[in-house]
Amino acid sequence: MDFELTASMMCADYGHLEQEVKNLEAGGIDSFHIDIMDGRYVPNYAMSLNDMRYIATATKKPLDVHLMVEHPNNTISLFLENLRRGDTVYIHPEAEYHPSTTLQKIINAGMVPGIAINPGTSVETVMEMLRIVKKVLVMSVNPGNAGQMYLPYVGTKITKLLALKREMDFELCWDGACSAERILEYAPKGVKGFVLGTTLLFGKDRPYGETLADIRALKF
Ligand code: S6P
Ligand code: MG
Repeated sequence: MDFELTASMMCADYGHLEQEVKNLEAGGIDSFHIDIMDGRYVPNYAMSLNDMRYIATATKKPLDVHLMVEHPNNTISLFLENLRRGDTVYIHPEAEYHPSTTLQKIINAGMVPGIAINPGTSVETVMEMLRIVKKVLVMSVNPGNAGQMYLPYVGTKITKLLALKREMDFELCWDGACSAERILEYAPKGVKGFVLGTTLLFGKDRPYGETLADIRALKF
């Protein structure tokens, strides 16, 4: 089964961040998910620019940068100038007056453009952007915190997006409360990426490599 696993670094142990990056790499993680928050668009701070910069220097794996900030257009160049070609940047369309202008900046800088869709946002409101982006991050929890409950009504939206992804040429990724059951159900349907946080990967007192190997060995 062809799917990618990305580690939600806001859930990592910040006292040993370098070791966390090494352990995740050694365990076979595909990329690092960086949750940038501004305390306005979401009621939390989690990670910021310097955290992202540090992880970018600590690994050669791709970064998956999830901007949960108001008006990302104002500060996006700070992020783009610290990323590499092929890294992904997601914005929340509701957080910007002209989201396609911001997406164009991501494209011009050589990064992969993405949008993150909140549980309460319908596909219809982002339809035009689906033709511009290469990745769509479906939030199955409200953005801002790890360790929240899965919101099952998001499943209907994923089904809609799966039906559109070939025609509009984007990949679908899952963010929030990602469990083995969700991967078992949605990877075969065509969801390509899964963000792993506290539900499956972090705080388990278990080597990351074992957990990641178990996920890759799931019987579909
Ligand atoms: C939430 C953020 C996510 C979480 C991740 C945590 O605002 O965008 O990336 O960090 O979903 O995973 P879990 O399994 O703790 O919900
Ligand atoms: Mg995220």
